[in-house]
Amino acid sequence: MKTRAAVAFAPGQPLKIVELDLEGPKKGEVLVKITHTALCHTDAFTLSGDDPEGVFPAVLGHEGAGIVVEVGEGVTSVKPGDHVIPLYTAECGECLFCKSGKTNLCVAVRATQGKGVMPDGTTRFSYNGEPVYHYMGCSTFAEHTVVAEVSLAKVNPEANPEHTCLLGCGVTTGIGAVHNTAKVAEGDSVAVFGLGAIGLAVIQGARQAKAGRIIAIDTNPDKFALAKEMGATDCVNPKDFDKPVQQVVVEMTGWGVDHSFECIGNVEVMRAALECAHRGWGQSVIIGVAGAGKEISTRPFQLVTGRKWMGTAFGGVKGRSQLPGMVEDAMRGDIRLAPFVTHTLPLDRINEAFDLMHEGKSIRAVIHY
Ligand code: NAD
Ligand code: AHE
Ligand code: ZN
Repeated sequence: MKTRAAVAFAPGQPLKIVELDLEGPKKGEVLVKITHTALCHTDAFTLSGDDPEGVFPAVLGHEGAGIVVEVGEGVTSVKPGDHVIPLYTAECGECLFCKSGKTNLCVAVRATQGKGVMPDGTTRFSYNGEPVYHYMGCSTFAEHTVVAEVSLAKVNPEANPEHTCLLGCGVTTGIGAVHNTAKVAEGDSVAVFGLGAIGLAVIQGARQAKAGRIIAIDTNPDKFALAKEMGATDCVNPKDFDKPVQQVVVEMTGWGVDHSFECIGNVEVMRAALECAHRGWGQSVIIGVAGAGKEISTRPFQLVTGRKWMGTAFGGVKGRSQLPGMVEDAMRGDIRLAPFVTHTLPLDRINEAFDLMHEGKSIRAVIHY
């Protein structure tokens, strides 16, 4: 079939809206009509050329919602008409990682996913007879996409996909990082670096966990109003101080915070986040994705004196078993999604959505088909 898609033909170039050829689903695969997709900073990161796994041309996008159109041989967990959220962290339930009960990092399709191909090593998308690569196992910047069955969460069809698409990455990652990775407890203090969708979702999760002080940090003060509305108790702009931001946070709290979260992808800020964690027990969670070649550093003394450095992918959430419940939470209002959607645009204006992100004007721009 033909499908309309926003294609990343080369790094650093705007996406082009073209008609692609799309092959039907093979064994264990599912054809999905995407109804909505948001842009995550990771899409911009890969488009920039900084992603070691970035391959071009590709259909980017990994924060979507859609409806199953057709299933391939052997697919039993979804059927045409089901409402689904594509997962960049699959859940097969059978691999070493799924069976461990210790992680959400399923490896069933991860190796081929990282190369931009389906599990059989080929692409379903093509343009003028040449392959166009998949992205993060999702490729939601296409009106129709093919994904592995293990990469689909089946969700309540009554849910609003303009909002629930955000559970495909950003909001789930932030909330999951609080509950699954950091395990924030009532009264704990929290510092959040970066107030995009991920950081704001961390704040929302911290509020759910009944955290005490929630310190929201961003170099763009336009982000503070929504951070406060989500539950931040203090807002800090590092540019307002002539000392390192970690020192500012330590001075605000006495000994540092119980939990800090880096939601930017900046290795210097990752260091600051670690170093503002409480002596003896503070922990810092890396969520941001740093560019190729970047490395983190700190004085080992920071860890010797009891701080823990951690990281999280998709907030530790197991997509097929846990995302349906998070959609229900959103429908009940226990997860608030509407405030994240600052813009809605049709697919042919997707490059404007990237501009809004880079200008710091959007939290999430949702593309509709
Ligand atoms: P975003 O661009 O919407 O938000 C980033 C925020 O950081 C902005 O508000 C920006 O003003 C702020 N910022 C930039 N530099 C700063 C600095 N030096 N100090 C303080 N604030 C600064 O991005 P997003 O979509 O919220 O994603 C955030 C990061 O999380 C990205 O790196 C993304 O790739 C990553 N991410 C990781 C996962 C995961 O599973 N680990 C999932 C989703 C996104
Ligand atoms: N491809 C990059 C790493 C990118 C990365 O860290 N991705 C996060 C999700 S970002 C979602 O917006 C992640 O979950 N990583 C774990 C995984 O299995 O992909 C690189 O450095 O090669
Ligand atoms: Zn993302």
